[in-house]
Amino acid sequence: MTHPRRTFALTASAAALALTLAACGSSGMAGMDMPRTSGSPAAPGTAMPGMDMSAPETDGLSDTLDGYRLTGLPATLPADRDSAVSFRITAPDGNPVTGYTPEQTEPLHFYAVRSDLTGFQHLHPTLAADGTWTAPLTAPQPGTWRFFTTFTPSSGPGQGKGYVLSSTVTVPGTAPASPTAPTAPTAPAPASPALTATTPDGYTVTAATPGGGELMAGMPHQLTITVSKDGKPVTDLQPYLETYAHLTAFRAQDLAFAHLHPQTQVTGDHGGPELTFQAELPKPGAWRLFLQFRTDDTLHTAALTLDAKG
Ligand SMILES: [Cu+2]
Repeated sequence: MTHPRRTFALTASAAALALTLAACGSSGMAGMDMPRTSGSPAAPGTAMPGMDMSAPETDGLSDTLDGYRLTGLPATLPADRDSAVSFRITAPDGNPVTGYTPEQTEPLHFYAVRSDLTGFQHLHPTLAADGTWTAPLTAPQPGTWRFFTTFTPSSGPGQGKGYVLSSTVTVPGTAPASPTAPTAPTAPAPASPALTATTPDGYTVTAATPGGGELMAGMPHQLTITVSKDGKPVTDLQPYLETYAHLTAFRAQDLAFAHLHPQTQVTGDHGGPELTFQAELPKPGAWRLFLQFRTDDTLHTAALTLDAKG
C-alpha cells in the first residue's frame, strides 16, 4: 500500500495564474476564513456538522478538531537524515483511532511541507495495532515543516467525516538558500491565460479553467490539467491512488490545505493528456499545487502556483 518515497525540490518554473473574467462577481466571501485553533485544546463550537471533504470546513492548520487530535509528533527532527516519524490520532474519548475508512485507497495520507513550500513529501504511513502511525520521512532540510494528516474514522462520533489535522515540526540548522524565493503572493501576477510547470524529469503540466475564468476562493471550479513531454501529449499515465493524478494545494501565506478531487475516470495505463479536477480553494491568495502522476512505474511531481481571488 505504499509508493516510493519522494522528495521534491521546486523548480522556478511556476507562474501565477492571472486572468480576468466577469465570472468573478462580488468579493467579500465573509465567513470563509475559518478561525485557527492551532495548538489549542479541542474547542467546542469549531465544528460545522454536516460538511464533508467536498466542502472543506477548515484549512487543516489545527492539530485538533471535534475532539480528534494529532498527537505524539516530535518537536524537532534531525536535518538531512531520514527519520521514522511516529504519531497517533486520538478520538474525543482520548483513545487512539485504529479504524479508518480508506480514501483514494489509503487509510491515511501524510504530507510534509516546508514553510516556504520548497519541500513536499506525500507518504503513506504504516499503522500499528495500538494506533501508532509511522511515516518514513526522507531527509528534511532545515527549517519549519508542517506535517498534515488526512483521514476518515470508520467509527465513533467522527465516522465517515474527512479530517485534516496538522502540526509544525522544527528541523534545526541553517536553511539553504531557497531556489525560488518566497512564492511571493504579493508579486504582480503575469497576464497569462495558462500556467505551466516542468518536472525535473521533463514532463510539462499546464493548468487552465474552462473558458479561462478566475478561481474564486470558496467556490468549486473545474480545473483542467494537461500533461506533455517533449512537446507531445502524454497518454500513458498509470493509475495512482485510483486516479491518474493526485493533487494537493497549500496556500503560500499560511500553508492552508486543500485536496482537489479528480473527476477523470480511470480506465487503464493510458491516461492523459487531459485530467479534470474539482478545485475548491477555501481562502484567497497564492496556492501551490503539487500534482503527482505515474508513468512507467515512476512517480512524478510538478508544482504550480495559482491565485484564488477573494
Ligand atoms: Cu496519500
